[in-house]
Amino acid sequence: MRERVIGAAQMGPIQKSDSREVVVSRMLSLLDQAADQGCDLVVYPELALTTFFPRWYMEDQSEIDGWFEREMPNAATQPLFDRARAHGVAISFGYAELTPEGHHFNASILTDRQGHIVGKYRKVHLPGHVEYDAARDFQHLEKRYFEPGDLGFETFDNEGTLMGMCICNDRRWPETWRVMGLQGVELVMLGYNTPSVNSQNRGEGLSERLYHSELSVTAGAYQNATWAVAVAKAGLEDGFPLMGGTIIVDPDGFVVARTTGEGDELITAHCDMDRCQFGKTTIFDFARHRRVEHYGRITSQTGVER
Ligand code: CDV
Repeated sequence: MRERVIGAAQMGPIQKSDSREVVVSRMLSLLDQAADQGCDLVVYPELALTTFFPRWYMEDQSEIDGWFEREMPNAATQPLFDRARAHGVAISFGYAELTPEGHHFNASILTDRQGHIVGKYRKVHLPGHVEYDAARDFQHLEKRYFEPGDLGFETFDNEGTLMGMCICNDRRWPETWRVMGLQGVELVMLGYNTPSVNSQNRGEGLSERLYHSELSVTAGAYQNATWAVAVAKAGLEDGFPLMGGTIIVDPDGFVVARTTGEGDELITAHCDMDRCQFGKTTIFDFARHRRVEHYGRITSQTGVER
């Protein structure tokens, strides 16, 4: 048995006017709760330090860069790293990363229990659009503000557990999960900011959105025999609703813990990493069962071709 006690730290809305310091104080409170409940790992949402700024159309690059972090940790987030180290709790959270070379990524990091960054991921599947789109009920400008991630889907041996990350829209793509599954991943962590309604289809509301999220995460976990933690930033943010639906999923694809609201809320689960082995050595024993001679299209084409 290799048990980890995992906390999924859902965060309620962050308003445009909220400072990083205010947000980090909320993250610290969730971290303290997690430590009290015996967690050794806490996962926070995508873009955990700010409002979901890609809903706003901006042209001024200095205004845009104001939403990004130039280093991690930095003055605002250092208390989070310090508290995590004091508690002996590993953490993972998302933020907008501006590199020294001037690249912009939607990123997430993973630490060990001593507060050292041991893994980084940059979002690959960026949804949305580049220019203002008047046909939408609201904007989703990730393709304007971020470059596609350049790190792939790496996995990291963190304290004896093979961990991987992805971010929000990535969870809907089976390729994301399989690339990590092919490295033997045991725990996939992801955060998301998912609007409760579809900006291009008013008929698609909260229940459909929650279902598609859960379907994607449970399928990814089951088909790759891995634990998964999917963590929302939720609630009414700058007047726009984001869904909750934070879940922890076992390697058989069953939800073992879920949030009930749309505010700051911690859920926890005792997760035995050895439970991944059954699926990995039977129905999803990739070495025995995969037929790569039929999978060429997966990497040789993007769109549909007849
Ligand atoms: N932040 C996201 O990637 N959001 C997308 C929305 C646009 C659908 C998501 O997949 O949840």
